[in-house]
Order: sequence, then structure tokens, then C-alpha cells
Amino acid sequence: MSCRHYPLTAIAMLLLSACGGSRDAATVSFDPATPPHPDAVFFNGHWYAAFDIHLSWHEAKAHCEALGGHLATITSQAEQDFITELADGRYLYLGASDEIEEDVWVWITGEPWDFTYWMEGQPNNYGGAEDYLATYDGGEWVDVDDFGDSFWMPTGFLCEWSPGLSSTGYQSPQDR
Ligand SMILES: [Ca+2]
Ligand SMILES: [Ca+2]
Repeated sequence: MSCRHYPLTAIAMLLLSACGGSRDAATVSFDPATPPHPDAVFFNGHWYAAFDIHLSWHEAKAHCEALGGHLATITSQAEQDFITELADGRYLYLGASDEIEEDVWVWITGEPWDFTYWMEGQPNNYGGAEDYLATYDGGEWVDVDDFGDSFWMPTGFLCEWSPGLSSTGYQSPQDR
């Protein structure tokens, strides 16, 4: 069955459960020639867009997935440099967490965790609940909580669209 021929109606939620984790891949095919969002910019085979919307990390993850992408993952210095420029000093959630096992950071797309760009002194799990990754004002990474707090408050998030990658298979402990 194809999910793409159905209009978004009251049966959408039924279809989402019927189509399960493949809904993004099934409904949005990656095309390097077609921006998946009006604000999307292309770099090295991937599309990216920054959203200045203050959501929780879990809400931001769902937002990117609904657009057929995933919270951005940074797996090389070149990608980091691109995102530093795109973020332009903004404080934005990225697609990594250690909520499953403290101090074991994973990209929610399943990409290998072998590049890091932590700010000095981070990750520090301040207050005991900083399980989510964000890029701070100079592009360096910080761990923050699910919605930020009075000081560490991401103002938005970065979505990425990658051929063959999705975050819908990532299972948050909060979803169980
Ligand atoms: Ca990436
Ligand atoms: Ca921190």
C-alpha cells in the first residue's frame, strides 16, 4: 500500500499508525534538485533549514520528521562549518541525545558518533537532565534539557534532509 495517495483528512492518524515509522520516507522522496522546504539550503548532498520556533527537543524532532527530514546531525568538520554559518549565532537543537544512556550520545539517525564539537566544559548534564544537543552562539555544542531553562534556552532547531536517513526509528524513552 502506498501512503502518498491519501488526502490529509480525519483518517490521517489511522494512516500514520498503519504506515508506522516509514511515513517520512514513504511520503517525501529526497530530491537534490527540489528544496523540501522554502527555507532549505543545499550542502554536500543534504538539505538544511533553521526554524526560529521554540519547541521542546522532542517536539522539534517530530516537526522535522513531519517535514520528511530529521533534526540535523553533524558528522564532519565541513558539515559543522556549514551549520555554524547557517545557524549564524542562533541557539538551535540538533539531532542527538544521551537520554537512553547517560553519557552515551547517539545521533537519532543512527549515524556513527565519531565527530564532536563540544564547547569547553560541555557536556556537563547540568541539573541532571541535560540530555539533548544544541549548537550555541559560536557553533559549539552544548547539552541542554528538553525545553531549555532560563539560561540555556534554545530558540529553535535545525532540520536536515538526507538521502536514505530518517530519525523515525529512534525510540525515545519518553515514547515508551
Ligand atoms: Ca548530517
Ligand atoms: Ca550543559
